[in-house]
This record gives sequence, C-alpha cells and structure tokens, in this order.
Amino acid sequence: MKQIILYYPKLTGEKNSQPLYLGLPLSVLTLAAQLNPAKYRTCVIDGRIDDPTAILHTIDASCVCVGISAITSYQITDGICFARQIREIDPSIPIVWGGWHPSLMPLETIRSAFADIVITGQGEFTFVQLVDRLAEHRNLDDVPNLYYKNPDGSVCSTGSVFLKDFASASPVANAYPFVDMEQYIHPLWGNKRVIGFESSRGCPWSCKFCSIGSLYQKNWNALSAQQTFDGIAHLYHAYSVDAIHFYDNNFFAGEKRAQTLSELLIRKNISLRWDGTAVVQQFVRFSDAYIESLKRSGFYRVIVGVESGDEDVLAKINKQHSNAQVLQLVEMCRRHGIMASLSFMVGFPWNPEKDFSETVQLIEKIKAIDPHTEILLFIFSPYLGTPLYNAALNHGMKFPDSLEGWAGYTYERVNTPWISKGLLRKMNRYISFFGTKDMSENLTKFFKGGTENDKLAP
Ligand code: B12
Ligand code: SF4
Repeated sequence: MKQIILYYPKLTGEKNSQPLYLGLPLSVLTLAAQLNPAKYRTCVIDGRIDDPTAILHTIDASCVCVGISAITSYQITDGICFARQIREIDPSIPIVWGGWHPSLMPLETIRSAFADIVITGQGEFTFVQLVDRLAEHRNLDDVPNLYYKNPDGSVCSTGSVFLKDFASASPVANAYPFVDMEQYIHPLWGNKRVIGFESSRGCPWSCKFCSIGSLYQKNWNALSAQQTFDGIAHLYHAYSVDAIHFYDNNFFAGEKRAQTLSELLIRKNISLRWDGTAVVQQFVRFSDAYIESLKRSGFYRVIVGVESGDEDVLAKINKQHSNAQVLQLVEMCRRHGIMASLSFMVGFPWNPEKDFSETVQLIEKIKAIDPHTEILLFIFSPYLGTPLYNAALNHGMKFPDSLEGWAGYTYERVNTPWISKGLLRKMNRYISFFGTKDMSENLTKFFKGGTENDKLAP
C-alpha cells in the first residue's frame, strides 16, 4: 500500500506548548480524512507532540508524497527542518506545502529548495486529486490551485483559490484515529475537557488586516446544523469532552444555523458548553430570546475581534462597529452571564500613540462594565496578502521575500518601523501589568506569545 505522510509543524520553538497551542491539528487531519484507507496508509505527525524519527525510519519507495502545513510563524522553520530530513532520506519524494502561509505566498514558497508543490486554499478536494496523480505518475496540470516545479525548475500554476462547499467533504472524524485524541483535550476557560472543531469556513466581512477575508474574498460556507451536531455529539460520546471550542472564523455568520444547532443539542440531551466567534455589529442585534436559547444549549463564551478603541483606525481597517456598540455588547454579555473574549491590536501605522491611548481607554470602560471580560491585546503585525500589508510597505516596513526569510517573521518579533522604542515600552508595560493582574495564567502566557515574559520586546 502507498504511504502518505502529513506533518503539522511546531508552532513555537519552546519545548512544552501551553494548552492553547496544542489544539487539534485540523489543517492536516481534514486532509487525512479524505484519503481512501484501502489505497493509502496515512501517517499524521504532529511536531508539537511526536518524535518523527520512528516514522522517518519507515519511509520507503511506497511514499507518494509528504505534506507540510504552515501558518506564517515558527511552523515554517520547523517545516523546513522536517523537509530537510525527508530530502536526506530520499530526495525524489515530492514535498507538498499547504495552509495559510503557502496559500498567501505561493511563489515565495515554491521557490524554496524544500518545496516541490504548493496547494493554495482548501486542501480537502485538491490534495486527494494530487495524491492520485502522483501515485499514478500522471500529469498535474488538471489539478486546480497548484504551483509546481517542472524538471527544468520552471514553475507552473493551475488556477486561483476558490472556496468550495466543505460540507461535501468526508467528516474530519474519519481521521481522529490517526492521532492520540487525549493529547488535544485540555482544561480551558473553566471547562475540564475542551476540544476544537471547525464548523464553517471563510467570512462575509473584509477587515483589511485579516488573511481570511483576503484569501476567501468574503465567501463563507458551513456544515449544516445537523452535520455540526453529529460532529460534536461524536466528540461528546467517544471522547467525553465537556466543551467545544469552534475554530470558525465567524461562527455566527449563520445565525439560524446556530439556533438549529442549539435546539438539536437540547433535544438530544447533549450536555456540552460551546463558544464561537461573532462580529460586534452582528451580536448587538441579537435579541434576548435568541441569546437565552443559545445559552440553554451550553453557549457560554463569545469571541470577538474589537481590534481598536480608535474609531479612525476602525474605519481604516474596515471594522464596521463603533465603541458604543462594543460597550453595548459587553453589557449584553454581563446581563446574560456570557463570557466576552475580546481581542485588540495596538500599533497600527497611522497614529500609533493615539490608537494605543484610545484603545486603553476603551478597555478601561469595558472593565468597568464587566471586570470578568477576557481581553487579549497584541501588537499589530501586518500579514502578507492583506490590504494592510501594502499600507505597511508604504510606511517603510521591510518584508522577507523567501520561505526561509518568512520563517523568522513571527508575530512577537515583528519590528514595525512606525512604533518608537518609547511607545513599545509603554505598550509592553501595559500588556504585562494588565496581563498579570486580570488574566488566568494560561491566558497571560498566550497574551505574551509563549512562556517568556518579555517576548514582545524587540
Ligand atoms: C486554531 C488557530 C490557532 C491556534 C493554533 C492551531 C492549533 N491547531 O492549535 C492558536 C490559538 C495557537 C493560534 C495562534 C496564532 N494564530 Co491562529 N488560527 C487558528 C484558526 C482559528 C484555526 C486553524 C484551523 O485549524 N483551521 C481549520 C483548518 C481545517 O483549516 P486550515 O488550517 O486553513 O487548513 C485548510 C487549508 O489551509 C489547507 N491546508 C492546511 N495545511 C495544509 C497542508 C497541506 C500539505 C495541504 C495540501 C493543504 C493544507 O487545507 C485545509 C483544509 O481545507 C485559524 C483561522 C482558520 N479558521 O483557519 C487562525 C489563523 C491560522 N491564525 C493566524 C494567526 C495570525 C495566529 C497568531 C499569529 C495570532 C496571534 N497574534 O497570536 C498566532 C500564532 C501562533 C504562533 N506561535 O506562531 C492566522 C494566520 C495568518 C497567516 N498568514 O498565516 C489565521 C488564518 C487567523 C486570521 N484571522 O488571519 N492560531
Ligand atoms: S470579521 Fe473576523 S474573520 Fe471576518 S474578515 Fe474581519 S477579522 Fe477576518
């Protein structure tokens, strides 16, 4: 039988990852779930947990390809390290890169000596086609969304990214047996056994800093309420989880779907807590009755990107809410006993002193309404492929131009030239004061991007 290896690289260079950094590697599990087990022997290696050595010893001529996933982060560094080991074992095994970074920077990625093929966008459909072609030594030119090298080193591309209805793909649960699920179940946010699940993809909004809007161009699609229910009921019964953390970019883009899901959970007696992402201007329109019905089914936490307290910045980044709506959302959550988890970024390129000061003022107002609100605060780092990437270029930012160069671009090391040393110190002081005072240990560490307290410093 032919062998396929899928590698999910480490997210940080640290030895032990904290629970939030140890979520289910859905990026590669969804691919594994699509491969026909009668044809392929699939190995999923999670660099955060597994020692790849044992599997590397099993690689032989039956290996069709190695797939590596990466977001713009340390994952590139670790992915290259893994690819180097594969090259040493057998340089003829095709190395395929996919995920957010290769999708946004396909040309830089394919130029690397450690990449033979790049798949852009969703992998469920294209990876299966690619693997079949490679296994049968056939041409790749009818597989969409690929970049690949010809024998003479020239690069071919086969079409642009699309968002296909992933409800038609095989359920990710098919791939749970490939990993030790216990490793991905954690105590978080007051729950004992939380696990991640993806029920929708894309987003109908287009915030100018966001990779999702840039890649999927305002498209959104989702599993049906029944499919979502089946997926999480399986996790409840088979793995005894007590909470689901939806990885969706915008869970509440489908309001009706959320309601049907909550009705199913109640009717079928699935006693789980669950959280999801929403945008401010949408959440404030929710009626009390709607929120209460979700709450009865276990909804306990809403995750919202507020981003800035400076309304000039909100307009520039195309966040279509006001500070008044943010405070209204916090008040609604307080009233309904829902935990609001709000994330912010400071240090946008236009007037960073002002955006920092107005963001701090808004956070103080939020804390006055509900001191239990979770606040995550990051220093803005421009991401490739987004409109703010160009704004950053115009403000003097220098970016890498190769896969190896991007490996060093981790959000805690970004040096945005428009932030003075004095302002950076002020931001870090606020982040660490605030972090230690109001947040749980895990969130404080997450907030700081790892376990070292001063990681955000240049
Ligand atoms: C969960 C998550 C995390 C988790 C880590 C992941 C985990 N498993 O534990 C945590 C919380 C740690 C995290 C942290 C961060 N994250 Co994050 N995260 C996500 C999130 C919400 C879900 C990822 C996921 O599993 N999706 C579900 C899978 C199925 O989708 P997928 O990964 O896109 O995979 C599909 C395709 O990309 C492709 N594919 C993926 N891999 C491969 C490999 C091959 C070989 C092939 C062929 C195809 C392929 O096929 C898959 C199926 O279609 C995404 C948003 C999103 N919805 O994707 C952001 C996202 C990936 N994160 C992002 C960012 C920016 C960050 C942070 C920098 C945020 C911050 N400031 O702290 C940090 C970085 C951490 C670090 N140390 O570097 C960005 C990445 C942008 C980029 N340019 O890479 C995203 C897209 C969010 C956004 N709004 O822009 N994150
Ligand atoms: S609402 Fe969230 S997921 Fe959607 S484009 Fe804006 S930041 Fe991205």
